[in-house]
Amino acid sequence: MSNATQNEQIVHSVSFLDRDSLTIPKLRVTNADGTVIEGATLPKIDETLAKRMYDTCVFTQVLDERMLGAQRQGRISFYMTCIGEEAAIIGSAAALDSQDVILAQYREHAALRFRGFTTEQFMDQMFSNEKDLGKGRQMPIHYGSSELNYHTVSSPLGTQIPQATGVGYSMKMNGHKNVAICYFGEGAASEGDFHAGLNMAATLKSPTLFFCRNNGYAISTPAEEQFKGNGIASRGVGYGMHTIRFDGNDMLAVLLATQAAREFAIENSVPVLLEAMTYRVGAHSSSDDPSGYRSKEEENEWREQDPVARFKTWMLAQGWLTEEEDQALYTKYREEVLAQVKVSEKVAAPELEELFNDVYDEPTPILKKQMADLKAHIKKYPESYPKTAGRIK
Ligand SMILES: Cc1ncc(C[n+]2csc(CCOP(=O)(O)OP(=O)(O)O)c2C)c(N)n1
Ligand SMILES: [Mg+2]
Repeated sequence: MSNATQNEQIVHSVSFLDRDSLTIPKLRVTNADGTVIEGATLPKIDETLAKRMYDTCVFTQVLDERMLGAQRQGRISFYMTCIGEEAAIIGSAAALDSQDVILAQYREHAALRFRGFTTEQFMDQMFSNEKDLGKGRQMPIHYGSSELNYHTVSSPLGTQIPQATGVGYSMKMNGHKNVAICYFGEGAASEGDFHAGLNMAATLKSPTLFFCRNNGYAISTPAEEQFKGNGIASRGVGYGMHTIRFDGNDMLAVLLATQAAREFAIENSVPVLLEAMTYRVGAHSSSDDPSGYRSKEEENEWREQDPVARFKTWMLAQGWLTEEEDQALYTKYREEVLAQVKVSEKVAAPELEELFNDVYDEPTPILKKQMADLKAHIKKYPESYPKTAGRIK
């Protein structure tokens, strides 16, 4: 049909659609206490995968706790935690193939860890030292790894959304049986890039998973002030995409939904929208204080629905984890993270020239002049440029 309508019904009196016209199912596999709901479909999961997922949960919790502390001590300039959203991120990362490409927003470091990013690589990025893969050019937490198929995080919201459409499309063109996965917050879904990216993906049939972490807030703006639709899932349907909503604090539901979405996207060469219903338990970032815009009661309510504790109960019930092993994991990672902080903060800063490299294959004459001017300036006023200025050859 030329005007692309489907499922039309001719009526003879006024009949509006509203946000309640669409009832969206929400997938849940485990109860809040970690027990499996009777009759629920289980995801594909074995002991090895489950242990890797739990290991990533513990590492992430330790990293978040220690690095927020390091920021408070003035050792790094900025930090963002993913407390409360571990299941949404790790459950989805665990459903992917290592050749699937991840385009993250910024709160998905657990997915990078799941892929194998080392403690040293995390720390070198946060301390912007010369071993940082990003050569010290980015704020802490803007990770990237081409080896692990993880695009570098961009600060401007929504950047990765149309890019993911392109990455997915290129996989299809090259005949790869893989997907791109694009993580974004419900706040970022207000950006124009979201609409452009999703519409392009739907019309061009790009095998991309658009994974929304609906955690209730965009810094201080609650979701109900950000948009009036039925979450983000309703928009997927609007773009003609297969869409699935699930309990984002339920590790098994996230895994099941993402496995199914991935299979569907590859088999049919189409995008899928996923909406994980979760909550940002921590502050937006180390620069934010949520006490100004939400209550402690609300936070505590969600703190009690900790997704890691829920998954742990299930792991214990499977016999794939003991309390002693759990304690040992936390101890191991606390020591490892602390030791790595001490090493990475002492590694030299990148050479100043790195600021100018990689923009073009060969620096242009203007860039070369700017570099020479900057070096001369720093040499003239060395006391104004402590070690953060980068080394000059
Ligand atoms: C284009 C743009 N506008 C505003 C900002 C400032 N900003 C950074 S994060 C953020 C909130 C994003 O919320 P959401 O997408 O829900 O992700 P969450 O932080 O909840 O994980 C805002 C407004 C930005 N980085 N880029
Ligand atoms: Mg949000």
